Amino acid sequence: MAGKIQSLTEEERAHLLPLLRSAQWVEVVGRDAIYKEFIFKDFNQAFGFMSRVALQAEKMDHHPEWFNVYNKVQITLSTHDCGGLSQRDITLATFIDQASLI
Ligand code: H2B
Repeated sequence: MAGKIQSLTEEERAHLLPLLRSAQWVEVVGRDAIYKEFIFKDFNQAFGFMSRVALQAEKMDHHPEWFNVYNKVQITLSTHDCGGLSQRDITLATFIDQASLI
């Protein structure tokens, strides 16, 4: 059986959250989650990005909460299995930032 997913420790948060903030991820108020908004040229660019993220999310078995209107994609990351932020959110956030640059 796979081990339970652990929430980030205080030490990990102290290290990782400043890095995320510098990449325009923000902490969600009232919830242990991070959020970022992406703006693309048009819907085609936004949906291409979402397709890349979707394939990675399936590979990781870790899925974003997201909302898209035309060229805008708003993403919230949190780990339901631990009720908050885990290393999986950090890994997916890093992938998402890379995928937004293509
Ligand atoms: N995505 C996210 N963001 N958090 C989870 O805890 C999670 C997930 N769990 N995707 C996975 C799927 C789990 O529900 C399945 C059964 O593996």
